[in-house]
Amino acid sequence: MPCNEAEIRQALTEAFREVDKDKSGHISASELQVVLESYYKSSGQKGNAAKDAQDFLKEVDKGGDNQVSLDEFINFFLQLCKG
Ligand SMILES: [Ca+2]
Repeated sequence: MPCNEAEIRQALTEAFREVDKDKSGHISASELQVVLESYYKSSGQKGNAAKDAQDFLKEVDKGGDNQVSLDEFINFFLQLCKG
């Protein structure tokens, strides 16, 4: 996967704003769960949205506040793309 940091940052910032429904600047487990539920529905994939939201949070939330900040969100995907 090509790793254009500027492009990734822009795409993720837009995605983050979509997911952060209450515009708190953080993505909570319930906001994440809503997204996963609609993703599983539309893609026909089977998944436990509540559990997957928790697992994702655990992975991405470095601050331990059980929410994902924009920085944490971007850093997580940048790490994936950099391997
Ligand atoms: Ca929020």
